[in-house]
Amino acid sequence: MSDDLRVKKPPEEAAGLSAAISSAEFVPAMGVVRGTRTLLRLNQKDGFDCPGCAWPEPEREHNLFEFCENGVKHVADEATKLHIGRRFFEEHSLEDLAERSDEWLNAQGRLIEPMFREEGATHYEPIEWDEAFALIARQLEFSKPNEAVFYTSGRTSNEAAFLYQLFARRYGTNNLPDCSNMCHESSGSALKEAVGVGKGTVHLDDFDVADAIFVVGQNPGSNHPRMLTALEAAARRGCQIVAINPLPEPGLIRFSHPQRYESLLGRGTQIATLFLQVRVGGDAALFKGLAKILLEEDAIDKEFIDRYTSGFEAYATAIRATSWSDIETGSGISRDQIHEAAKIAMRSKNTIACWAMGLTQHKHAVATIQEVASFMLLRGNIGRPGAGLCPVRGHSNVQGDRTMGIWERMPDAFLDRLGATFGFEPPREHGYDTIGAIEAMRAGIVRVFFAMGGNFLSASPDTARVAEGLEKCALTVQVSTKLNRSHVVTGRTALILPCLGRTERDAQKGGDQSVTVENSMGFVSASHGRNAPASAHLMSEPAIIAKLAKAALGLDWSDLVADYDRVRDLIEKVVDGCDDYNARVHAGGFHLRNAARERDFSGVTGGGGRARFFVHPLPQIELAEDELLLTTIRSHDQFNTTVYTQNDRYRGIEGDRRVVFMNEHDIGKHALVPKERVDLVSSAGTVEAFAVIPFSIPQGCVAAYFPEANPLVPLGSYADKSRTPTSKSVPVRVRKREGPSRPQSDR
Ligand SMILES: Nc1nc2c(c(=O)[nH]1)N[C@H]1C(S)=C(S)[C@@H](COP(=O)(O)OP(=O)(O)OC[C@H]3O[C@@H](n4cnc5c(=O)[nH]c(N)nc54)[C@H](O)[C@@H]3O)O[C@H]1N2
Ligand SMILES: Nc1nc2c(c(=O)[nH]1)N[C@H]1C(S)=C(S)[C@@H](COP(=O)(O)OP(=O)(O)OC[C@H]3O[C@@H](n4cnc5c(=O)[nH]c(N)nc54)[C@H](O)[C@@H]3O)O[C@H]1N2
Ligand SMILES: [Mo]
Repeated sequence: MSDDLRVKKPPEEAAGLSAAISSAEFVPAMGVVRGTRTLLRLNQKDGFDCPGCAWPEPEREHNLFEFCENGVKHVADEATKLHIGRRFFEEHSLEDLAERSDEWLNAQGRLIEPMFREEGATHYEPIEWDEAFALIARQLEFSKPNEAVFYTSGRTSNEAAFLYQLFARRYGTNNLPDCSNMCHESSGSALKEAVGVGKGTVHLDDFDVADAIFVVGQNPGSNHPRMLTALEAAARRGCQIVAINPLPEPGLIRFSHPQRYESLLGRGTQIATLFLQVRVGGDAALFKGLAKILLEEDAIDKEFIDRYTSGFEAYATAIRATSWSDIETGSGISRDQIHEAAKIAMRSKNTIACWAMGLTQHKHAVATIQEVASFMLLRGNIGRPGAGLCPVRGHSNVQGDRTMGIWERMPDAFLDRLGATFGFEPPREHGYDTIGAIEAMRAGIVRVFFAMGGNFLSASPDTARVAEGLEKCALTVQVSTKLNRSHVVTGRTALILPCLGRTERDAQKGGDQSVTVENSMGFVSASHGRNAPASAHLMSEPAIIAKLAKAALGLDWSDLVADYDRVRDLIEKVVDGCDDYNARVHAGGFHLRNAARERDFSGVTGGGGRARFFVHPLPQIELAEDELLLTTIRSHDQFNTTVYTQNDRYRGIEGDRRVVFMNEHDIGKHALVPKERVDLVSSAGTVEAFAVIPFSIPQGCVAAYFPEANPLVPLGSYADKSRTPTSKSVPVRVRKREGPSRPQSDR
């Protein structure tokens, strides 16, 4: 049996020449001329917003090449010359597609015509657009509003998101789960309670004046590479950077700017001044330790605390009472090292705390993020230049979608304005979030599952149970650009509706349209697709929603779709902070107001207009003697469930993603040898034949890639309050394999 896995020593720095070479390898997929032209338009004022992550572009000066190695991959993936239409679906039955890898499915090319799977059919067949809308309308008519679910992934534009939530609510439901439920929902829940706004409070130029930046549970070298430019500039002027991560991610340690000639040659810039190799799930303990030192040393901003916060006394008492031994055991970090980090915090006048999935996807994620917020409040690190809270968002417009009303529990004020503007009574009962939607599907309640982008099956926890849920639906509809596993595991009937991507020209009656997006720092700007569409059959997302509204509800939104300025005029009426929306986005964009950034904490419920300190117990993670705590992570060559290659250059992996990173001590303890294939078993399921990779990771912790490891994440295991699946802390057992070392289905 062949084994393609090759393991190298991970590099000591990120980007540099290897990134320039690696991104060049993805350009031919677009055709060289089209590819180069496409990249020149990426993140430019009259170009399109990168469909990758939500890190902002510099507002002042646009670097001619304002993109990163991974932006090139995401763009190339959408702008590919390969297309799949009826011939492809004639050749490949659903059974055949089910056997293919995620990488293979995505690599087949762009979806170019609507396809329908009849009940019991072995294949998808072509269907006319109008027929497809009539079919959905019929199913919606047979269903009660609560029996339909409308999922959104975070690439959807503000205009499409606004129309989509309006459609769902006019149909009568708040069942609007989104990828954010699995992503930064914990940040939203935590910050809303602590500072009154569920979004980050910093702008990009705060990075120019921060004295210290804590980067917690985040791998910017792979997932937000342009953030490294900001971190590098900060490091060069002496800003202290503390990286908190179970893995020594190369981008956090050292970075060479791939677009600057001199850094292609020499050694890059040292990024992290201090690296704390925290245990998986150990961040709450660590931040309690940091706070304990600030309190002991009286290095706190009393004036700020008195004037702007509540709950300090109880918090300080609880922190003082937390023992060092609990802090050291919980975090896996010694008191001395925590002291090092605290010293950096105490010397810094202005500190930024950044975080991503390493904090949000745990049972105690909301509490942990509140520990970070409390640590920041102690020194008044919010609402002044160079200081603030910075949850770094994932999908390029996930934050905008939420602003536009994609949420199963939008506040009443929003629903009031929506109802008043459109003359209807929006439903008030909260809808299903992602976990709720899966449970409802499994209970047979959901008849219609409609997905505006994404890959619900593979992104969700507990893949096998989600599949059972989807298969119980009468109709599943996927509005998509590329083929993925959610097209293969379907309801009794299924539709694929192919749509335009971010890079493509969107021609409507009123001319070529632009859309708007909001980045991780609340900046709203326009994005203009310029490439010729992959096929003349594609529709834009707003056009698809308008056709659906006509077919299902008899609403005529054709004027809105003819000119998206008209959609934006309506957004202005409904969405808070969007006054003069058209004028401001056409003039280059604007920052949405963030009250907490101005030290206005009136959004804190029951907090009397003050930011809140919270008292949380130390999280207890219970593991049996032979269990390890699994965290699921992204490689350098994927975008969420879209797998570009089997490699992960920054972790030294080539040719096979089915690996489990393990501490050498644990490898010995379990009597394993490097590269041995093992099965990983959790209470939810088993994944087979993962190769054991000795790695620098704390004892008792292991890491494996998302989405391959998703069958292990139990459906019933999610964060308190935010209900975000605990993808970063799954108790697993390692089981030795008998028989073949690799599963047969791996092709
Ligand atoms: N190229 C690329 N870019 C992307 C994406 C992509 O898939 N590919 N996805 C986009 C999306 S939707 C998102 S949400 C972001 C995700 O961006 P990240 O949050 O950076 O992504 P992850 O790989 O999930 O890993 C998070 C980091 O947390 C660390 N970690 C794991 N467990 C813990 C823990 O318990 N504590 C701490 N402190 N750290 C921990 C991991 O080692 C890893 O470095 O990236 C966005 N950008
Ligand atoms: N175990 C584990 N699970 C996780 C995570 C984890 O860290 N670990 N991370 C979670 C996170 S942070 C997130 S955000 C979710 C991601 O969940 P999703 O957002 O649902 O998944 P994606 O993989 O981003 O979706 C990819 C698909 O989107 C479609 N697509 C791409 N561009 C467009 C477009 O412009 N329009 C439309 N309509 N479709 C488009 C393509 O068909 C592509 O196959 O996964 C979550 N799941
Ligand atoms: Mo995400």
